[in-house]
Amino acid sequence: MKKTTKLKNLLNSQQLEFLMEAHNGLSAKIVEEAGFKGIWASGLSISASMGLRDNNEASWTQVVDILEFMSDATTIPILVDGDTGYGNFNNARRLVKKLEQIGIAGVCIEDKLFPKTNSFINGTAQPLAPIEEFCGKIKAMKDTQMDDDFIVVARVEAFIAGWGIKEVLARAEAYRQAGADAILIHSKNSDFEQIADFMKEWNRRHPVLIVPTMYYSTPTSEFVKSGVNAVIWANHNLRASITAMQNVSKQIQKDGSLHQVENSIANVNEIFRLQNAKELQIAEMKYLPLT
Ligand code: SPV
Ligand code: MG
Repeated sequence: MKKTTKLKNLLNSQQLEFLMEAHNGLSAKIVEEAGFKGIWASGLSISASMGLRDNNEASWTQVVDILEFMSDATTIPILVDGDTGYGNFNNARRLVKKLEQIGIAGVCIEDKLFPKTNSFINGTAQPLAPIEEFCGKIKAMKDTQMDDDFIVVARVEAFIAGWGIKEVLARAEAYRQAGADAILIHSKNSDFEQIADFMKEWNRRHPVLIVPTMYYSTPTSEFVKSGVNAVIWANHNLRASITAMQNVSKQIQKDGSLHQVENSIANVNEIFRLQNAKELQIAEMKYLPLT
């Protein structure tokens, strides 16, 4: 089955589904091996792993280069965090064209202005895109895709920017009517209340994704009850790797020796396994002249 169809099915399935964050080829492969059915290519995580801020400091083609490695390394679908689409409708539709070429299953765009800032940094100071302009962007993206199953998710940032449920509902409905395949409702609150209120009004009229980074203690059963379709665990591989790398770097620096860390980290053979080094050895026997 095509990756696009897999993602489409996932967003329209009868049970709650999960996308796990990855930010490069290796982390994408690890997410697939862990059993996830889909990957969230997080803008925050990709920018951070480049040593940059989540403010469109990396060019969109630099991000596409990373996404291509992620796509090549995996068989499960990738939903890309496309930020604002890197400009107006024209930039966003060109993004869709390139994402389809590299085997990406879908892209999420948010209704902020380019260059964006991460939703958890001074969110209320961030202006939202005019509804009509954002709807035009969604339409242009849907008109551009060659594969009917390619997914465009519209992300509503109105709660983040300090607006109430009326604005959130108006935007979500407008984006649905503009052709978005699903709506992502984001919140920076530490509880699920805001989104639960939205879900009640929304009444399952179109698939909804959420990102519970800040309301992490809400039981997953609450999401199911509310009618959410998919949950994005948005940055947890990046955060795990930060802690692991800080610990091992500090320890080795402090000890001036590898002895303490050797048994607590992946061994070199695990790297080779993840790289599928064995396949190359077999191919060499087949294709290189015998010496
Ligand atoms: C990301 O993972 O980059 C996201 C989710 O967009 S958030 O960081 O919560 O805005
Ligand atoms: Mg992002």
